[in-house]
Amino acid sequence: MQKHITATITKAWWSLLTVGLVLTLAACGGAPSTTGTGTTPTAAPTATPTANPTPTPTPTTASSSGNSVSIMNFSFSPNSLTVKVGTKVTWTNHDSVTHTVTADQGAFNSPVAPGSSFSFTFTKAGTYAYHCMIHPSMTAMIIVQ
Ligand SMILES: [Cu+2]
Repeated sequence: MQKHITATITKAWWSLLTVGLVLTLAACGGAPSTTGTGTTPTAAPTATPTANPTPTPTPTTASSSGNSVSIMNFSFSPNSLTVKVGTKVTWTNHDSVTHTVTADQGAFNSPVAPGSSFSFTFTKAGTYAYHCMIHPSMTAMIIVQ
């Protein structure tokens, strides 16, 4: 009698172990094999994503989203400015010489004396490349969206 109970307990333990093993296997992606226990082991959704989606916003080099451009050390800063339609952009000359803000396609053209500024409101979307007529190496652009 004592022996029989021990055997039953042992059997029960083995059943538990088997179920545990099946569950472990199922969790690891193996096919769940029902070993006569009647209950189908529900595989825990432990699927590991193969690729980690890393949302890295690509920084657009040398561009800004403000509405002002500084003319300093014979260059426009930022070199590329992105604005919305209807934005008034202001150029301020921080150099000790006069520069011009001249659109390549003629949308705007104005001399900017030292210490003063020039403003232009962009009413149409597009890319406006501009330069300084006095110093042709000074080039920049305004992107209107
Ligand atoms: Cu200039």
